[in-house]
Amino acid sequence: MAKPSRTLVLLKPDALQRGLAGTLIARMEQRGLKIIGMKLVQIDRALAARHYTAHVGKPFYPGLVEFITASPVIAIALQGENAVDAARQLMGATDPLKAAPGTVRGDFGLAIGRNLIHGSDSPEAAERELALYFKPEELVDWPRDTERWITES
Ligand code: DAT
Ligand code: MG
Repeated sequence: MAKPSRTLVLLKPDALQRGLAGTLIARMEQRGLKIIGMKLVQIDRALAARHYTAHVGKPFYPGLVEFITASPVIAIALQGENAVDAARQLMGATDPLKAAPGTVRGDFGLAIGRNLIHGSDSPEAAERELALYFKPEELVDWPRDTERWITES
């Protein structure tokens, strides 16, 4: 049985502008991932630089910052067995044209710079990124009554 882990998902500005936030949140709920935090955030350039620190200096970085700061995102903290991997799988490959059908990017995206959703790529990244968006007390480890019907723990 895998240890419960946490991950950060962002519904990016294109998801909100296109009215897809509810649809994308529903996919996470349907998968069985538990929401332990959620908020609307207007990312500024400083937060964008901290979030995307690994990409500073890459050719696409200026456009990425313009995009992620253009209008609000919804930051979501998820918890569950293999939450990092499950969220990444649900998102699909970075380039929507390479993302499998059935994934968020494969079903709703066309362009790599408009790929709708972010998910942490490792448990270590998840803890670093969660701290950018949430105070510890904003993450609620609530008991879910359906847990035994979703996981074997
Ligand atoms: P992911 O979001 O799948 O973790 P990443 O961390 O490699 O992908 O890149 C972060 C974001 O930067 C990605 O969601 C979209 C943008 N991006 C990555 N590679 C790009 C590229 N070659 N051209 C344009 N945008 C790119
Ligand atoms: Mg990434």
